[in-house]
Amino acid sequence: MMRIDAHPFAFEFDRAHTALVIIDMQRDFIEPGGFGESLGNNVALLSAIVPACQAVLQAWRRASGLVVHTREAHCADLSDCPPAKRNRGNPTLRIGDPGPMGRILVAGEPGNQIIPELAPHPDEIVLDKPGKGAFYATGLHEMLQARGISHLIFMGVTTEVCVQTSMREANDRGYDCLLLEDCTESYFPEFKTAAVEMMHAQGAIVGWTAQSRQLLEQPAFR
Ligand code: TIU
Repeated sequence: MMRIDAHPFAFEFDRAHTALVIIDMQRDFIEPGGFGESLGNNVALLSAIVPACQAVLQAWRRASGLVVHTREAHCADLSDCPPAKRNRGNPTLRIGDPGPMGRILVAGEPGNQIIPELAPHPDEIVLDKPGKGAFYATGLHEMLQARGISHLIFMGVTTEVCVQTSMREANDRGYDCLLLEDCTESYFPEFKTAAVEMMHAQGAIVGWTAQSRQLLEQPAFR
């Protein structure tokens, strides 16, 4: 068993029953010209977490842990994109529209790929999800159950949207979840702070949070 001195108390897990879940580290959110920017966001903030995410991913791979990468992605015919999602607000480009990195938030387009720094290995799970949560319409729960996974360690973007939604979905399905604070980011720093606090409040009502160095300090990851 490993033990991290997390918030609000220790997070205990063993590598064999734990998956690293990397939420939506895609060009669509992190680079200019994608979905994130089309919503009016300054995407520059998000790339700051890439080195910390890389360090954790490399350590987790060395320890032969299960890795799950998610992508927010829709089919080319948008049959899995509810009109309410596509039509909401006043984006400069809507989901499915052609942008500088291909069609916005559409599977297979250049902008929809995971950034090269965190590119998946062939033996890792890559999951396209039509919603904000990783468990909605994906079969993720069944994949994790089949592999005996009970604990999840989360990284990715954005903290209060896809990361928080996925962690809440996981919590309701019985997983113990740890969020690595320096490996997640939001377009709104104050939303990141609030999301981190609300997840570990009330005795870890959604889960635990910690710094990535606390994971990397474990003897198994050195
Ligand atoms: N807009 C925003 O902050 N996020 C999303 O739309 N998706 C994810 O968080 N991946």
